[in-house]
Amino acid sequence: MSRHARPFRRAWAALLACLASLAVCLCACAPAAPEEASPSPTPAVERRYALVVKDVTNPYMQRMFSGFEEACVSLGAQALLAGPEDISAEGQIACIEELIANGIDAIAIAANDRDALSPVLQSALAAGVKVVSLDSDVNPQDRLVHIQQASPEVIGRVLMQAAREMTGAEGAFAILTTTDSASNQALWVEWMLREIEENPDQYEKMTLVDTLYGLDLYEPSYELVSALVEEHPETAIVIAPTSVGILAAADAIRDAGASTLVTGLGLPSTMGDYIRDGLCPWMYLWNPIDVGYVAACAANALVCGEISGTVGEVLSAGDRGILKVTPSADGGSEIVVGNPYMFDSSNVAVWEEIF
Ligand code: RAM
Repeated sequence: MSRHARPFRRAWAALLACLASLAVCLCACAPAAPEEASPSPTPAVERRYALVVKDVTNPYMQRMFSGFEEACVSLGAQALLAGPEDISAEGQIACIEELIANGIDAIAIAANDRDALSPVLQSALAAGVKVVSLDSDVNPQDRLVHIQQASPEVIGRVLMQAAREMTGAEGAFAILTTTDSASNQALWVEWMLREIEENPDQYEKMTLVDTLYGLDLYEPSYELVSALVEEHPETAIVIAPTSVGILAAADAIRDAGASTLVTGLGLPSTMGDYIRDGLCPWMYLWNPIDVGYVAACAANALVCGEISGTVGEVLSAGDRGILKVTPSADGGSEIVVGNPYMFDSSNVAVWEEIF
């Protein structure tokens, strides 16, 4: 996880940011050598890269865009934010059609539904647009590479192990996810359940009461968890691998006065108080700004022909490092940005100012 933005290191951060810009510029497209000096040079055509998010109102997606934009500025490219105001595939399809029509150079997409998006992404690729996915992947044939925040297996197992530890390995638990068509969520939930299946002795006293689909929206998530703690007050913990859902779950539990705990994937900036008061003893995430930053670097490297997204290549991602293109579980290729990071009362204050 990038630590360059820690508030107590602002002076150094400013210096490092300048150095980072220089470093990133090294991976910008090399300009063609001028054939001869011209009195009225044709202005260079600006490269334009779009981040298509799941939902533009989601604060996690907004953090990803800030990293995407930061890299685009360093690379001399224009960053565009696109996406629906709900988590529909239809909204994303309409955005992508418009981007293709307007001649976008690259699209980085966090998919709401990989299968529904397939035809429009095929059109994008056929039109010469460089397509990468991030956060929630698209099908391997519909992208050149996926930017993977952290290993899905590690995320799923770590969340289940945290819930076991917080509850003393005993009691009812619920999962609050978003939709079953969001590939990242589906995979994380699958790994949580595999963690239980593969370690039956460790989870024999834990029972799954329900899996709730809160659509990655605050209100539906809040309503579902309110109803859950009313119907099943014995629920010891809710595991929410969604930054919108974990906050809604914590608010619902606090408002109901229930003793249920919460863990999952959350933004320190919205969960700090719940971590300090113990309702959420700890949670996990990676740096979403870094994920957006790396996606923009990958888009640029594809546009400039520096990589093609093939396993074995390396991506130069400025101060985020040199990252390898590796095989992904779905048969395509991916670039893994890092590991999930644990936030508890000892460190959340530092991170809540950053994301
Ligand atoms: C949600 C989204 C996103 C996920 C984060 C942790 O806002 O579902 O896809 O990566 O939370």
